[in-house]
Amino acid sequence: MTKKAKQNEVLVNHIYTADPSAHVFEGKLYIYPSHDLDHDEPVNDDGNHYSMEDYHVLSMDDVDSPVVDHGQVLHVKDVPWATKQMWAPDAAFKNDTYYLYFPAKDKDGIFRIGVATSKSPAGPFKAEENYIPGSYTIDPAVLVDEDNRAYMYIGGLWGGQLEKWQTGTFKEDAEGPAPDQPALGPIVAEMSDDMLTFKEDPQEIKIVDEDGNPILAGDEERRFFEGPWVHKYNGLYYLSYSTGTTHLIAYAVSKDPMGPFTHKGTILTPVEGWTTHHSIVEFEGKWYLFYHDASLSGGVDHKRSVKFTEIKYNEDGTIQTLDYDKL
Ligand code: FUB
Repeated sequence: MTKKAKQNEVLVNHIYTADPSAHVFEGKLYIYPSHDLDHDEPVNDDGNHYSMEDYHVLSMDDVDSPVVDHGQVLHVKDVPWATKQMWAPDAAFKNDTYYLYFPAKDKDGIFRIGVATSKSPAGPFKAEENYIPGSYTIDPAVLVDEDNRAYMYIGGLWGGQLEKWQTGTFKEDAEGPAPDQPALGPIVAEMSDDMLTFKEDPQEIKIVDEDGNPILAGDEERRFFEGPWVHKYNGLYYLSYSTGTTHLIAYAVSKDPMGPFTHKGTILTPVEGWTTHHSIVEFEGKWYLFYHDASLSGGVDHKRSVKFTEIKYNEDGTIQTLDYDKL
């Protein structure tokens, strides 16, 4: 099924899609989204209504060409360790192999990060027997740097279980820091050369303000909530993420892929629907933000649709804020 791509319009309308991770592979734009289900299950803060079961891959030759849905590329029933909730994925290319990274709940109800491989960016992908050892929480984003080292960024509060790992083990009842304490940052781990395991224990990223002070948990306009993404622009690393309760895509900058990152501003104001989730990619000399909203479903939070729009940098490297209501 094909529909021509147009900025700020839904990419596809025959299925609900969310959490887009966009990459340029083999000269085309490939988008790895979540596949939202069209159901009416009850809604809760743990996000159980995000009960996705599989992934599709989308691609387009250009920003105004037809969008191709390559169909189902991985289903939860084909992932030996996973039981449910196939949330926001990402993909990477290295070792002549395409890697699909995805969060799902294991048999104990704990979110882990899995990996599946293919020789084609369009899949289908074959899952590894087990999840990545030492992985936890949600929303993997993988940066393969110019020196070929690769880093995975993960993390999500509330339903994404990040608070539950503050001691290094899973504590079901753990809550996040008090409002006047430093917020929890996303987690980063360098990947092993085979891209299937972590080279080292995952570590927390610090996000600080312009004075070097940690962003506090009560600073909901700036603190990390979920959906980390890292891209590189003019030699600097840009960490962008959702602020969750305030529904912004915020960003912070560092000279080091492991941080600390200094908060710089907002990339996108709140979209229609509770969640906001994005990726940033350079394609043919322009930079694009892939994002989602709930416009196609008339505002149902868990029935979302992927869109994209161009972003612009200022001369000092800051990103111009996009007002969703004017897109
Ligand atoms: O799609 C399920 C979850 O919603 C994602 O993992 C979060 O980033 C949010 O978009």
